Amino acid sequence: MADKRLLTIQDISCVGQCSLTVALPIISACGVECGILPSSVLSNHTAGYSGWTFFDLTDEMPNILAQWKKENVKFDAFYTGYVSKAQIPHILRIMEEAANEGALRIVDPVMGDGGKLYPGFDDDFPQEMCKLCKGADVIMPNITEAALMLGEEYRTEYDQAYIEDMLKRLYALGVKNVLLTGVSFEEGKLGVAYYDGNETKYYFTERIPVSMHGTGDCYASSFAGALMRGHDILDAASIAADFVAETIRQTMGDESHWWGVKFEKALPYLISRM
Ligand code: PXL
Repeated sequence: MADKRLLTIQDISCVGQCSLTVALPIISACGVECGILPSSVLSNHTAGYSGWTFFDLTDEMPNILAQWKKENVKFDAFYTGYVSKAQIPHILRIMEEAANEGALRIVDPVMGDGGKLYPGFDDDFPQEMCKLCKGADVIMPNITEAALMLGEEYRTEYDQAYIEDMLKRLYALGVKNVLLTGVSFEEGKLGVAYYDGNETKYYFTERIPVSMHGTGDCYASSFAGALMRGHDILDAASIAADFVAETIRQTMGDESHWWGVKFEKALPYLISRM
C-alpha cells in the first residue's frame, strides 16, 4: 500500500519557531510525507517582535492547484493553520479537488490566544473560520479560539460542565471530532478535552507554569503526524500533549530563548512514541 501524504497550509514565519518551520520537521519526524502550501511569508511571527514584514500568497493558491491537477497530485490529509479570510474559499477548493478518497481534514483554527485575536485578524475572522471548520474531521481550537468562534466572552475560570457544553456547540458547527486544547481543572494539570458526538474524554499532562510561543503549532503538527501514523484521535492527542510538555522542558531555563520552543530537542521523544 502506498504511504500516506499530507498537505499542510499555513504561513512561513522565517524565524520564530512556529507554523511551517515547525510543522514540516515535526510531521517528517513522524515518518509522514508532508507537502506544504505557504499561505504567506513573514519575516518573523507577530508575538513579541517589534514588527514584521508580510507577503501574501493567496493569488498563488489557484495557480498551484491548477498545476497539481495537471500532475494528478493528491493528498490523504490536509492540515490547516494560520491562514487569512480570503484564503478560506481557495483552501476549501483545494481540499475538494486535490483529495484522495476519504482524505482527512484537520483544521487548527489559529487566530488568537489569551482571550485576544492575533494582530492582523479582523473581528469577523472567527465567523469565516467556522466555514473552514464545517465538515472537518478534527478541529483543535484553544479556549480563546473556541470562544471567538462561538461568539462568546473568553473565560479563564470554568468547570467541566462549561467545557462539555462548549464542545457540543463546536461539534454543532458541523465538525466530526472536536479537540479543545489548553483545558485545566486543577493546578499542575493541563490537557485536552475530546468530543466525538457521543462522549467527552480527557487527557491531562503536567502543567508547566510558563507560557511559550509556538506550542499550539507543535501540538497540531505532532497530532496530525501521529494520526497519519495510525494512532486513534485520543492517542494522537495524548502523544501531542506529552510532546509539547517535553518541548517546554527542553526550553525552560534558557531565558534568552523567548521566541519559541526548542522542539528540535524533543523530536527523539516524539519519534519514540510513533
Ligand atoms: O503560532 C501561531 C502563529 C502562526 N503564524 C504567525 C503568528 C502566530 C502567532 O502569533 O504570528 C505569523
